[in-house]
Amino acid sequence: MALTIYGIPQSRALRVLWLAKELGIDYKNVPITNTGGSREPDFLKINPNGHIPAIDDDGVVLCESLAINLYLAKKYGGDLQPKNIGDEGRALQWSFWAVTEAEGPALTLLMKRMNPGTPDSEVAAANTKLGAALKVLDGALAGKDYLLGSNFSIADLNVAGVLSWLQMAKFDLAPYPNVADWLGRCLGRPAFAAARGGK
Ligand SMILES: N[C@@H](CCC(=O)N[C@@H](CS)C(=O)NCC(=O)O)C(=O)O
Repeated sequence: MALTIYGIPQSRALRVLWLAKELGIDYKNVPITNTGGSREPDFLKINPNGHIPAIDDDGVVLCESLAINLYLAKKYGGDLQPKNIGDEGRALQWSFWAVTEAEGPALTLLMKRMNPGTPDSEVAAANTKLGAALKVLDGALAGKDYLLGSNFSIADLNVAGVLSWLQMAKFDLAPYPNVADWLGRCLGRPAFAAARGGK
């Protein structure tokens, strides 16, 4: 089999598994976990950083979930791949935006849900940073169904993959109605459920 995806769906590997389901490509999933295998010598040969996800696509070995997705979309992407160089730039922009503006605070809020001992000051700072980011995303989505226009693309999958943590954190998206609608559309896709269910 050409493509191996390392990492369980209950991790950032979900983003890559979701894309593989969207693309309908054949892959093997090696269920490495944070505590089960990510620091073992065999896996460190794949990703010396000791993090999941990673992939081996016929000898192309990559880490970093959103970079993996941009690569897979470009190689196998079909309808998910941006249609022109401008949209390719926008897909890169939104992917980097998701990691730099949204992922950190979203993770803090998810952890707070699982571990109520998170200090109030950290939660407040996360809410402020995330609120500012979501306001920007809400503006960008005004009048369109998806980030690059009318079709679901790799830009949506990468950003929604990160923001899926907000759903798990039961974050109130009511002040950001365009984001709420768009995230519902993205996470309502059958491929997301299939990837999450490990099917
Ligand atoms: N920026 C990386 C982060 C990867 C990451 O931190 N993954 C976590 C699981 S979601 C992990 O491997 N943790 C185990 C560890 O750091 O030892 C990506 O997006 O792929």
